[in-house]
Amino acid sequence: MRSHRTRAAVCVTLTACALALAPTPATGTAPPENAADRALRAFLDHGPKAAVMTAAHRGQWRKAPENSLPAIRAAFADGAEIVEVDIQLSKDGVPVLMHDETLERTTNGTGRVADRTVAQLRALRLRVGLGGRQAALTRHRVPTLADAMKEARTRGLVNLDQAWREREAVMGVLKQTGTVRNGVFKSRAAVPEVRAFRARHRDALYMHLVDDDNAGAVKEFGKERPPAFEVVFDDAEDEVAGPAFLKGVRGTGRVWINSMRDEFAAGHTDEASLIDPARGWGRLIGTYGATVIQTDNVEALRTYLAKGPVNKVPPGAVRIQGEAYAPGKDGVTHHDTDPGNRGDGPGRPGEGVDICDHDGAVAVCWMRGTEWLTYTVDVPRTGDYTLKARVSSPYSPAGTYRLTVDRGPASGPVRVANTTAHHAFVLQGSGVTRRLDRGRHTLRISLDDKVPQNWNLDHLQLEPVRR
Ligand SMILES: [Ca+2]
Ligand SMILES: [Ca+2]
Ligand SMILES: [Ca+2]
Repeated sequence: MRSHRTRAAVCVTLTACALALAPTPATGTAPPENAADRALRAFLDHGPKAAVMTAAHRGQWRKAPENSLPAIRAAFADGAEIVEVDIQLSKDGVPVLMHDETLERTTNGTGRVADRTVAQLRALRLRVGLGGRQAALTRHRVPTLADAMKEARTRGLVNLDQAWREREAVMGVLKQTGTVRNGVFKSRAAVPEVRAFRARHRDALYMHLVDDDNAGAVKEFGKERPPAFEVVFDDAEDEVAGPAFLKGVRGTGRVWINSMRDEFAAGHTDEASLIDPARGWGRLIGTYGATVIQTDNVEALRTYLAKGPVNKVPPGAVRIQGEAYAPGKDGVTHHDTDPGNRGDGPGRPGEGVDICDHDGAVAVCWMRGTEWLTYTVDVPRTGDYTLKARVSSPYSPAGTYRLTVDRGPASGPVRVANTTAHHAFVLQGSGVTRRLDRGRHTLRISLDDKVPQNWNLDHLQLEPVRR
């Protein structure tokens, strides 16, 4: 008998594809569904019980370079059903995975992607994580779209971002690799243009992006609505964020909402979710009817969808927000090198400490040599504790700090590691351990002078050391 893939490949409409994926009652011997089969079936299901799907932004870049094959594998392994990738065309017309039009941020190459052949692009090495000129190079290479689609074929769906202009070349790759059913096109193009593409390629999966400027597109599609709409709103008052609009979309398809940045969903971000899911993912699902969430935090979102609370303080540990330094004057509880708050976050009136808000992560920023901060900490039980700090920096070196507890000696310098972006926070160990009695203590974080310092501090964490 024919395989699922064969049957799915010959279906001519999305409904037919969904039906083709169902086991054949006549034989009862249909091969078991793979993860990609399940993801496609789920994507086309907009019923009231449809479970929320996870889309990994640029792949699992916390474990591998963005838009790389290992990032795609890791995203699916961590539970994402959809991986979002970005597409550029090489000089010789081959679609490759790359977000930027230029090579500097994510590879060791220079210049424009469009000026390099695919052979030249393949010879480049990708930088770790979200890249940046000071991020380490990895052994991983720039993948072609064909490479990426083969990785996804049995694992899940691929959201093809920045692919609309080159949609025919991209469609050609999907056909060649037998992955038409894995690729999800998207655009916010005029509806007639979309209609023409979908008429040419009846089996193409398509999602339409709507914001306040093209909200009318949903109605304009008439009976040929795509199976999903990506809804973008920077303000809760936007028309597309209204209950009537969203209910209409939800009634015929999936509601895809992005939680990476403030401006995609009115501040209901990943970082807000990590503080309290009710401020982020919970709100997107409960109030806005999201049934696909695109995230930079695949594992945390999966945990939230499966079990609820995320990013809990570990048992016996104490978390102290960087911005919650001890109240008092400059030179007494803290020191900052320049007057006023240079950040965009909620600094204290008349104080120099710089506070930024990175898409919901409120952090001390503009950290410079000679600056220091103190914190009052209540330790729950006597024992050995190690300090960790949730930090970010796109620089190498990013900086160093020393920890002092009460009147004890300062630790040696603790190096902050490059996290590849200001908004890419990582909990980094310090290697510093102190024995602390139950009760109140003062921590002091001091930044060395004479070394480069340019990093952000979200929070500190004292974790018990088990012996
Ligand atoms: Ca300042
Ligand atoms: Ca500062
Ligand atoms: Ca914080």
